[in-house]
Amino acid sequence: MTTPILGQNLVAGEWLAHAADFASTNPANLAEVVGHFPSTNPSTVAQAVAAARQAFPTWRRMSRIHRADCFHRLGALIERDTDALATLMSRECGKILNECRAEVVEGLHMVQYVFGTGRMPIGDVIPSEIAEKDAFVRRKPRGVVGVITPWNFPFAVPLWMLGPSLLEGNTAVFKPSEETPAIGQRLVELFVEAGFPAGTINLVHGNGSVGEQLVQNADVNAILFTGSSAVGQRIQQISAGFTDRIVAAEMGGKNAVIVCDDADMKLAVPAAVLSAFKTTGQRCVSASRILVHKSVAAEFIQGFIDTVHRIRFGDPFDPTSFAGPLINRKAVEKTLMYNGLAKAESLDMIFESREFAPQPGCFVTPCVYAIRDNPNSRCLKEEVFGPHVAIVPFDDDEHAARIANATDYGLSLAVITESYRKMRFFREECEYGLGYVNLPCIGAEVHLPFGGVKKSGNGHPSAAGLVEAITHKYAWTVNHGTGIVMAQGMSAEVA
Ligand code: UN1
Repeated sequence: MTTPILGQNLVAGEWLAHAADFASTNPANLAEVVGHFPSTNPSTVAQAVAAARQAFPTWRRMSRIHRADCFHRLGALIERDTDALATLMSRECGKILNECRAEVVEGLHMVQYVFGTGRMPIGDVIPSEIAEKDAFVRRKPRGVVGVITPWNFPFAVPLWMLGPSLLEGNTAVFKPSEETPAIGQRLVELFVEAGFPAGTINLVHGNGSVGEQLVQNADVNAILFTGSSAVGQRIQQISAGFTDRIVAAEMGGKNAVIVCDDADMKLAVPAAVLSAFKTTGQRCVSASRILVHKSVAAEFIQGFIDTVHRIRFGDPFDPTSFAGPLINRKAVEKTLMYNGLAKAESLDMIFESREFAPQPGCFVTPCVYAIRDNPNSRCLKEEVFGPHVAIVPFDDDEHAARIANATDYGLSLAVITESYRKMRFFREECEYGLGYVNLPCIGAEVHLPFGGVKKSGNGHPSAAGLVEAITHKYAWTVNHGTGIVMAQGMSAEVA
């Protein structure tokens, strides 16, 4: 067994040793401790914000291209350490090794995107009504950003946020999930090794109460958050008290795959299985509702059952595993609770989920059930975050769109069809931020905006869309004439 990691915070470039308050354990084997971590006290959180504030003026004045160069070095370190990062991630969050590797690559892609963006235009030149005036729209960093991230993407999601934020000249205080502090700390160590100056990135470990300290700090100009809807709403409520605060929050989903009457089953079945069960259903973009046209329901369900029979849930390090455990015992209980609700409401319980334990872990098998459309059913509208899937037959495309939208969330959607008319209908009528055709509803790439509508969030706290949240736009107008001429026909006479 590997020696447990000693958790430390990073403040103003100094690694601080604190007494350990909590342990990070392996969800595939709860007896294995990955590391011991401090729960950061309020004064250290305040020091971390102050350190970011102090580092801000020098960092923002640096050339954008030189800031981007730091990301070039970071990318090389991620490539050097890909295997070790994937292994650590797998031990700490239980995702299968191949997915952890893909996540490291996704983080690397963000770093490459940011590096390239350093040499791309930022701002616009806009015509003025007055010929002698040049008008520009430029951007400035907001200042100190607080980055609060989840355990299910403990490497890529922090990079989605930290990458663009630091490139544009902000400094950051990062609080990784208390479920995955080791991989969060390892990421920060790589930032330090890449030469990011002291104070540009600070690390505070701990649970929601540490996040709350960060959000309560008036000197934090933007909060970038991915996690549950309840926590996101709390962050938005607290932040409403700070006029100058921006919150960009991405907060889960109740996503659907729509299998139309003309669907190619060779696409529909794997798209549905990947959407539902990759990462054990623990992506915010995972689908827990498969809507199937009644005329193809029997054929689809047969193909789906055959495939679910073949996929294995098990040891994340076993290359034959399709998916690993849930993150913790609480997640097991929550999933089993929703499975119980489904059992009571379903027409047919196709796969009854059960716990299993290759080790003392958090393993459950998939739950798959057929159920009639019912807007009041909790298991059809609430996020489960586990391998729990409802198959809902629909009568026509209008009915499918109504079911898809009958939830408070609106994050991702997949449509399986051969018809451009159907595809367009769902594109226009459904509520979502990430739409896919003849694909699973998971697997977004970093250079596209990522985020949703309704309870799924706002502000696109990641990737290409983030620039809006972490900079403020300003207009800058210069007169090249020898006199003053005002727009809108206003007289410039002063005497
Ligand atoms: C998440 O589920 O929290 O689109 C992020 C995807 C991944 C990111 C998921 N690229 O599936």
